[in-house]
Amino acid sequence: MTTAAPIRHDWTVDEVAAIHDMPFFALMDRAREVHRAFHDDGEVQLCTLLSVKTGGCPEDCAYCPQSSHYETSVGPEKMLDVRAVLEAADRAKDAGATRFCMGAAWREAKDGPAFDRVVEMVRGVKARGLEACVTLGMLTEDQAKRLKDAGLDAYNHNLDTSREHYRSIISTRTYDERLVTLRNVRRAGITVCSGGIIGMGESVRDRCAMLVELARLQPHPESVPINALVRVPGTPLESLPPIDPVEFVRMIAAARIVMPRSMVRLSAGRTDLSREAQMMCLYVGANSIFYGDRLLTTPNPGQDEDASLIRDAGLAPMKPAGASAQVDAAE
Ligand code: SAM
Ligand code: DTB
Ligand code: SF4
Repeated sequence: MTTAAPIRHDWTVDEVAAIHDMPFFALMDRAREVHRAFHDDGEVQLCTLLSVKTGGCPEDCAYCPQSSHYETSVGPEKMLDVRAVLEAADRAKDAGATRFCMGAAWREAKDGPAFDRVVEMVRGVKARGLEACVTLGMLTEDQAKRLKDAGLDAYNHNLDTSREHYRSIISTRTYDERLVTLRNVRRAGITVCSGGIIGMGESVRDRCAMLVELARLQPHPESVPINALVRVPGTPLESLPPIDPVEFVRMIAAARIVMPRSMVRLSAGRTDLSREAQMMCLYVGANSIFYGDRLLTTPNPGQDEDASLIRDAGLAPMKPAGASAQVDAAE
């Protein structure tokens, strides 16, 4: 009998750790069962990322090449203009992406011409029939409402790690400030995209504690990106060892079980994963990948490579919402 897992907001770290540490095949079985009960297991959503304002960020996030606190190959750049962004959105759509995510290296969004420009970008992306997501740092409720009025679907703002480990990764803002922005986003009626990074020297309990925090949000974040640290030279975390791919699969599986309805996104770090490991992530519950040869500032697998990954896994790229059966038949 398949029992549809109830949606829970009161997971404990012990419970999630027990799931995470289950015998590997039992974990895969359980995650797959939840995945199939809540999602179409034959498709994968393709999302394309674009950095619309790169580098020069005043925050000191230890993983980030865009922080002005560290000497990396990424320097401050001017903000892109709306036309360049919409051309990139057109290319992403032509390549098969259904979600377009724009990032700015800001501590917080500030009212003024730069924010107005982001609002225009969102309007343009929506006019192209794509899902629109932005990640701009901290956001007020008024700013969230303006983005919502422009048609924004989702706001990405990651908790990144556990409350305890957060302190050793970022000193320029608090975990609670992160949660306030997520509340502002939710109040404006925008869906929440929030997840984190593994491989930053945290323990398995820290990873599980992050999942507990995410699952405490009511409703659960609609979207949960799971990133593996991209170890960028010049950042304080550059010399950490790479994660074991099996750990990545375990984390995706645990996220799938704890937040059954959420879109779990296999995000940064795929260039270090074999095809087999990526297929396992898709098997245990990942619903999407970033598509295109760049994340924000670091490399991502090429489109050809990903097209064959998807094909060889027997999956199909998710169709745009509202694509009619007639359109399908005409293809
Ligand atoms: N400045 C905004 C913020 O921090 O919310 C938006 C952009 S920031 C680059 C978006 C997310 O990218 C971060 O929260 C982090 O989870 C992820 N990220 C940044 N650098 C990364 C890295 N080197 N490896 C993996 N994920 C990374
Ligand atoms: C997320 O969780 N991962 C994406 C997206 N949200 C914005 C960003 C990954 C960035 C990796 C480092 C870089 O390319 O700069
Ligand atoms: Fe700035 Fe975001 Fe990078 Fe932190 S993660 S340094 S807030 S761009």
